Amino acid sequence: MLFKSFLAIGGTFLFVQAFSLSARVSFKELVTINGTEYYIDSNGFTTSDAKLTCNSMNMSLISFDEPSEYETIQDWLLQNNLQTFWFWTSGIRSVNSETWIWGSTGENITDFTWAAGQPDINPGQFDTCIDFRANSQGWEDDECSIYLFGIICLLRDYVTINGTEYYIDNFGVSRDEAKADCDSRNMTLLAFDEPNEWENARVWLLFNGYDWDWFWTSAIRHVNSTTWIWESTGEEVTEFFWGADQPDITPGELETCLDFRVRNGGWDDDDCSIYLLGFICE
Ligand SMILES: [Ca+2]
Ligand SMILES: [Ca+2]
Ligand SMILES: [Ca+2]
Repeated sequence: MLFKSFLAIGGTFLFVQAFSLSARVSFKELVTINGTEYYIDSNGFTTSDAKLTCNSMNMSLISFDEPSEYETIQDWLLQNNLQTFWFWTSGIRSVNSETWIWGSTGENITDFTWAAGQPDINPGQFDTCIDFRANSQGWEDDECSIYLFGIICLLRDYVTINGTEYYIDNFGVSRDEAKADCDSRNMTLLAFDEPNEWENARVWLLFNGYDWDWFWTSAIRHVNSTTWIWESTGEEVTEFFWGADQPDITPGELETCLDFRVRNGGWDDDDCSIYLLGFICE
């Protein structure tokens, strides 16, 4: 299946983009800047660890919804001699898209504060994450998987689709992690169990640039059964919106979790344990 990332990624190559002896060695504190509480940690994180670390504190990786928020953070980092540290933001795009999204909020990025000469990578290439350091005077696009950068977390945001609040996370995690993450928010993995819920979510995800992302749902079946259950409610799934040629797995095989990608036209049955996908909580 295209574009799904496998759990076992061997030999990931990681290095730190910049290191300066003149900077502070590291910084790790909960701080209040302009009335908002942030957790700032200058140690090196992968993008997925950056997300998970913020989530574990019930916070989310930073999004600069207004240019002034970037300026406020930049000024604070400069004043606190943290200007040489690189930090991830939640800004991402799909490889084949020029649309940037704040992954933490699901909002399209409309106001950019790129550093000089940035972004320097074109669609089809892999610089799909936004990071920055205060003394670069703006953002950069970089490959998500090869750098270890610091994190800035803040209280997370949620989206409302057709009157229902959802948390949408398109960083790849195992299904167990997805379920645990929803639990930690007092939410559950998405069940398309309301009239038009699939269609409303599908249109929203498409409109907001999530159409290439795979998401776990709450639906599961037993290995030897063709009956699907919304695990979050215990209710049987009665209406299906399978993608082309799905479900393609027969009873006795292990594709017992239901996920989907808008680009594939609908739902898919997959092995619960081998993929790292996004997820939606409700
Ligand atoms: Ca770049
Ligand atoms: Ca639902
Ligand atoms: Ca399948």
